[in-house]
Amino acid sequence: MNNQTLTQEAELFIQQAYTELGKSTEEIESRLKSVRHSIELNNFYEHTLEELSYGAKVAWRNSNRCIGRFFWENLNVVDARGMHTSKEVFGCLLNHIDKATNEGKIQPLITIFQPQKNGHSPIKIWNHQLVRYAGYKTEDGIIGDPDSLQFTEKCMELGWQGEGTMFDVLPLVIQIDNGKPEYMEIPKELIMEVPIQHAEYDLFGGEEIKWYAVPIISDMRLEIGGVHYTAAPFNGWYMGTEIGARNLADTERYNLLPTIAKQMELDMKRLGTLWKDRALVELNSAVLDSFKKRGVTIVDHHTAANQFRLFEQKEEKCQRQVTGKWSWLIPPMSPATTHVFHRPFNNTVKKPNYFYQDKYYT
Ligand code: HEM
Ligand code: NRG
Repeated sequence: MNNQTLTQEAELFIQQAYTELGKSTEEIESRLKSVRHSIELNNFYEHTLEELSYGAKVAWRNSNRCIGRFFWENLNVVDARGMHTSKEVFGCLLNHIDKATNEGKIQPLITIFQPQKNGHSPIKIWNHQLVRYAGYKTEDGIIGDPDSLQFTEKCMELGWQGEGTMFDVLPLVIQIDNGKPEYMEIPKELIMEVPIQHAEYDLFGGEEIKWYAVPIISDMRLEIGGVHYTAAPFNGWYMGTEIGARNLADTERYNLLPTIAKQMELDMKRLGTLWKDRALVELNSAVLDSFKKRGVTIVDHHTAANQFRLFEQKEEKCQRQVTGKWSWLIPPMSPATTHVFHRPFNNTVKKPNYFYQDKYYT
């Protein structure tokens, strides 16, 4: 990014943020002056803690694919811009997992590392999520999460070895200043997992099926006022369908519906018996019950949709247009039972926001 674009983006952000934060025109002008000066001198400016924190929250508010945005003001922000060594970064990531998990009472949290400067990313996190299960290609098919095949292979090239179960937690992989990527196993006691159990059926035929408590996305780029935070892992809590209607159900993932239907003794001879739908409902009910029983925060898709409606109303009150991506906002189960299905959304991408970035491995 050249200085002109950086200055433009910075000015837009400072104007918007400072206005929303109720600051005076004098404060805005003085901050703009110092930002312009810094960019001229160093091709860069540094966000104040307040700007960083507000930017991360507004980026969540602007996340068009997220149904959880009602809580955007409750994001906890850790400023990790002072971290340099791999040891320091690993330490912050472990702290993030611990603090976000909070013994099951999950806290929305983001840890923000140094941003890109002059196109160089000093800190790279290779993981898609901080906690995720490995996937292995074997002669008898895939074991574990098929979505992790490529990253698992990379970890093994670096010297990591998993146990080979369906639920091996992958190590953290980070790269400092284009050096050799380093990996670190996450201590078991930091990883909260929930065994999925149904009150009436033995859904999985005795096999232990579980999922981790906290989804911590670690491969997106947070952009605030022209500054690119390429390492900024964030989390909220799960909506049940993410696990029950996708991760455990997709044929390209754990593909558990056939097993469940057999266990439930459903008639699978014809698709028209709706055995997949029946199995899906019981799996999703088991996910929600199991998290609840363990005291781990989770939200069902009906409640999440209602909370999203409150977000829409709050935004309207503040005279801001809600943007959204319909195809992502509708839940993957019974979408038409939620109001989200029945209205259109404007998918304009506002900034600050979280963006996809290229993977660091091929
Ligand atoms: C996407 C729910 C918190 C940013 C999503 C999705 C769901 C969801 C269901 C769609 C995921 C998918 O289909 O794979 C929630 C809930 C939260 C929460 C229940 C509880 C508090 C957050 C937080 C942030 C965030 C804290 C950022 C600070 C995003 C983004 C996406 C997303 C950027 C798009 C991800 C992608 O494209 O892969 N959220 N979310 N969400 N959420 Fe949230
Ligand atoms: N579907 C993914 C996670 C995507 C983000 N979902 C959230 N985000 N709930 C999965 O692992 O199933 N969040 O920040 O809470």
